[in-house]
Amino acid sequence: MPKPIALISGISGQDGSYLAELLLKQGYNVHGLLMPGEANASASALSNLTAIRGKLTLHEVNLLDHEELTQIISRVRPRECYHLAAQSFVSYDPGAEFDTLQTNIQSTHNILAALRDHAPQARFFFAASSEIFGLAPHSPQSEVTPSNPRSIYGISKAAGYSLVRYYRTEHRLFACSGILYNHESERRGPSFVTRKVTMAAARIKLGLEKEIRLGNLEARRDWGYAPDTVRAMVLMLQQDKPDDYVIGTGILHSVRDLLSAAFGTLDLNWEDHVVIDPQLYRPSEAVEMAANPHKARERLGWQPEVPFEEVIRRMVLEDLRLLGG
Ligand code: GDR
Repeated sequence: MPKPIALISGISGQDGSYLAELLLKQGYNVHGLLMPGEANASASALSNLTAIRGKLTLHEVNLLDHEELTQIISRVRPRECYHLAAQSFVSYDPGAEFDTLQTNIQSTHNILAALRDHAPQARFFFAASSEIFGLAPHSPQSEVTPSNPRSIYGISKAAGYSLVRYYRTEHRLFACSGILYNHESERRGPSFVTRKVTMAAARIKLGLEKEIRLGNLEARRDWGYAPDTVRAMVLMLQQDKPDDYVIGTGILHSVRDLLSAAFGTLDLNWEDHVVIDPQLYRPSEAVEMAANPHKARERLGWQPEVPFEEVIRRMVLEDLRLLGG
């Protein structure tokens, strides 16, 4: 029997690389989409794939180019397609908004249309986000919570989520969205607050820095572990019917808790090192973003395995290691 083929957009990112590892373990032939020029860019661009690169088939493509994307999809004919590529940092920079909105919506639309036309049997996963809830009327949020985004990024993800439903109902694609809450790991990018804090704790421990500048310490998030999150994506595509699922732990922690977990791992007192920078506050922010993962637990049998404190501890230890400490 030939191996089933999975295609992953955003394969070089945190989630894409963990997902590729999981699918390889499950016996898939894994193809990945990279941005033009990414394959030959600096080694660090593909560092998440170092251990598995020889087992992957990588394609460079501009996801905004419908023609080019269609050619790849009709050649690869994936059985499963995971669309993770997106501008994922929640930016409030007015200069970035046109790009974020256009890139995120158009790439999702292009992939869905190409699958409908050239691989209609394929199963499709879309990484939606808790940012689609924005100013939610209640917490925790579930699949029935209305979407009410408060950032351009959230609007782009809400549009993607609607496109997935549209292709599922009107074009009969097996298309699912995971409404993903924050999920972190040793591969998290440095602009996200968890990695910013764990890197700073490691640098401070080694005497390379003295302080870290942060915004709102009271902001609370539902922080999970990325390898747990990608497990849910695969389970969604293995069900009998396509559907949408909220994926998160249901447990909130504040940036203060994050500081305490990270600095505590290294026996440091975070209060001696944190400087509040009002510039880093976000203009409008939903404070209570917690998942109600009941449906994923019941239908997918999914539950998170690595608790918050352990996620942060692993990140801090990895950052120490990277610094040679
Ligand atoms: P988020 O993640 O916007 O929730 O998006 P991020 O780590 O950037 O922010 C988490 C919270 O920390 C507060 N905060 C700071 N954040 C950053 N980045 N830098 C700071 O200095 C700082 N100080 C306080 C923020 O105000 C915020 O409340 C992530 C991404 O993965 C998205 O792609 C995904 O869709 C959502 O999670 C769910």
